[in-house]
Amino acid sequence: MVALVAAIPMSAQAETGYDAWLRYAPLPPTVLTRVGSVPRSVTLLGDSPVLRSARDEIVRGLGSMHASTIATGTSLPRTSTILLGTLDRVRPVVPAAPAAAELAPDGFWLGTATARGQAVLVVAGRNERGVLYGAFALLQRIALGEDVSRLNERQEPAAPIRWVNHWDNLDGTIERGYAGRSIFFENGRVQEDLSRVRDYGRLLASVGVNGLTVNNVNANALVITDGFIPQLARIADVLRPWGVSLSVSIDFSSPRRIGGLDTFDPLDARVAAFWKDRVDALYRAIPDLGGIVLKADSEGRLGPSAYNRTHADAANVIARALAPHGGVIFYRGFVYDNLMDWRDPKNDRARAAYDNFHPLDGKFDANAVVQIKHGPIDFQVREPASPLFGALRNTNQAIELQITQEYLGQQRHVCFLVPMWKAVLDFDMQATSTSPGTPVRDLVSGRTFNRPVGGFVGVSNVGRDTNWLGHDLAMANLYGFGRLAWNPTTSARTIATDWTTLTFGHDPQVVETVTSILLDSWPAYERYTGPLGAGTLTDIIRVHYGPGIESSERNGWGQWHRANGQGIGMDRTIATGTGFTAQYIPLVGAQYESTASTPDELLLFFHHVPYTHVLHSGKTVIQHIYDSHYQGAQEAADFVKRWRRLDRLIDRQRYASVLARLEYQAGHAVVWRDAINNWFLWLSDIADANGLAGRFPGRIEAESMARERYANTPVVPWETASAGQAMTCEPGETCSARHRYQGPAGTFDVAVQFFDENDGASRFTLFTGDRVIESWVADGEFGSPSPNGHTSTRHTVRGVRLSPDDELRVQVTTDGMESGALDYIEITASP
Ligand code: GCV
Repeated sequence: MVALVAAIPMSAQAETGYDAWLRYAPLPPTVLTRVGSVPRSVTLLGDSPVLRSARDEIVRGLGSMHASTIATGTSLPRTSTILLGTLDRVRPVVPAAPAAAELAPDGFWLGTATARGQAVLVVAGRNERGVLYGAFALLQRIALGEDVSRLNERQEPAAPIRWVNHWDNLDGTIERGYAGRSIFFENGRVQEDLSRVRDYGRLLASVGVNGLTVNNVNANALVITDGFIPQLARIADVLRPWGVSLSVSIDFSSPRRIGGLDTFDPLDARVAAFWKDRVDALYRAIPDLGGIVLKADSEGRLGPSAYNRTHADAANVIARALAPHGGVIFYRGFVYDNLMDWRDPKNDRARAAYDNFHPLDGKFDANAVVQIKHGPIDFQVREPASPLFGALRNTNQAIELQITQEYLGQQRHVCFLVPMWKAVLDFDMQATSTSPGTPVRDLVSGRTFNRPVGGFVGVSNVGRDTNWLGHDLAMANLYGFGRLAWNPTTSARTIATDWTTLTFGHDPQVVETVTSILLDSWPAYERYTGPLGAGTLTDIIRVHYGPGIESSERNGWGQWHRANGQGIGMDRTIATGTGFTAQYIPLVGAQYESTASTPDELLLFFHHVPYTHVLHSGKTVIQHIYDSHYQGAQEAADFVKRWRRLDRLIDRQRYASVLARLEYQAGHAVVWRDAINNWFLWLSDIADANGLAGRFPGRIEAESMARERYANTPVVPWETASAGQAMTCEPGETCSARHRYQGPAGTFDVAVQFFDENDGASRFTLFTGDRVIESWVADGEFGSPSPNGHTSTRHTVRGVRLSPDDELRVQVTTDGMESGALDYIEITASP
């Protein structure tokens, strides 16, 4: 049977970013020539929701890229066709196809062959998911302009676990989400309209992600009640056609909270019965549930320590309930004591994961997985690989990577994370003496120690923003996570180039520019935030966004950098420090034990050194801190220039929205630069040899301007405002600050540095004399109602003509409780 199906047209919203890398834009003729001839019909052997997704995707993708109609059928036609099916079904028709057993689950074969005298392009999977992944792979090749006229290629995933986690709360908020509210929940319920979830499942499937944990690891116990499970089942139903299985995060104290028991002791038989009952109920509603994720004994979450039981006891009581259903429990390795005594120089949060889990190696059931954050602290801009990866030989493990940019610019800054993840995945833990080494990627996939299950988990936190992650360029991280989970040896450049081409098209200038911005972005972010392994130097207590250098000191959270008047860094050596280096295999630990063999980028993670310590680069630590902040901020400014050259080569909407974010980033990079450099100038009392740090020609402090109704306010922490002060305005007032220009006549850029608090949307206006030059509204949401490093924002008015004696005036009309705070203006020659 052959039916003609019209190609589904590209979404009317195609360039809002909603379609992400699955735009299937019509291909230019030169690209079509490279691709070669592709059959215009699809033949599907077999039938199931996943197989139909594969077929429909080819109809949609091919039809759109080739601007043609694609026929579908269920038996071989008399013309060439794309043949889709599992290997078991395909092989009798195409004997050249590999046997199913030759491929790992979810693997696929793409081949060109002859079947019953007709040329066929075969997409055959080891299982149904494999067919779907093969269909996406074929479409991606075509979209990238690769020749598909001769194919014989097997692909299989590096690991069975390729999951995303979501930190969504049932009320619709997302912990560490930066792109709007939850696509899953609202007001304590699963949303009625799950079309966003369906489309998200498609995006995940396109990069081989096969599991999704839907709720926050700081879990609400209600999620596994009889009232809620049917709602979860609706989400599972929507994801199922994309081969994505649902899983849930649970509260370990649930037996007491919702089970009517007076205990949650994992060794109590009643508790075991509770978990069996709940898990059985979940599987009755969701037969293909992936499993359960558990955060226990961490950041206030209750856990087995309440009963003096181990993490293995806790994991196993749930693992045993899951085992008959084939489910898996992910027990989070992110366990540490946030009430630690900071005065004890031997205390060290970095030690916690290993200290907690290494002694339990071999005590976890076969369907339990320890989920380990990539570094020993918490998603900082630079951390060494967690030593726990090398220490679990008889326990399954998975690596947790964070796609949502919690400490890395919260999707207001571009920061392509694939190179950072690869630095960890490629790191050789030397866990065995065998050659060619044991990179983290092989440890987590289970390959090194032959573990039955393991892999990759990405904390995604997409939201209701149309483009999913808020920043169009941030989607490269979601895409990159999937690509690496499938094949962690793929290079960062390949991933960046492929993503750019799929997302923005084939123009070589666009591909080269966007790829290079992506690849340069993590190093730039590291330079203007926290270089040399000192941590991100952000406010670690609350928002995790702008500079807040001292927030990590003198409290139990343990992200200490230990900077004082003489030096900086955490001494984690065996000889004189916390002994953390002993958690690595001796060969690896030895490298970190001495400053001579520690790479510069991790020096302050492992050592406390004087500011005058000379790096391998030949610079002193303090000069490196100053220089790198200037370099990083300059690089952020250059991203804007590079992006501007793409004007008219990219659709208006995405061009403008990325430009706005890059401009904001460039301004905020200056906030970072100045906060950190001023703080270290003050603390070290060592001048910048280049004379840049602490000197700001062209800057006019608001407190030195003539003012109406604006009042002086000290800013906390002081280093996040120029000269430590800002001018604030009372709610409901209009305030202004004036400056009489005395320089030469010319055209200038006037940067207005103000504080965009989250408790109002005040209007700022820049005047020369009585003439309005520009007006804008401070309506950003930077997580704070105060003037500080999160809210400090730069608005640059370009091309302002000024003559001596002209008056520049900044006026604010406040809104809500916002203070309309002004820091300074800065006048620089227009380029
Ligand atoms: C979901 C960090 C984040 C928390 C997060 C926690 C975790 O501490 O700031 O928001 O909680 O990690 O991974 O459990």
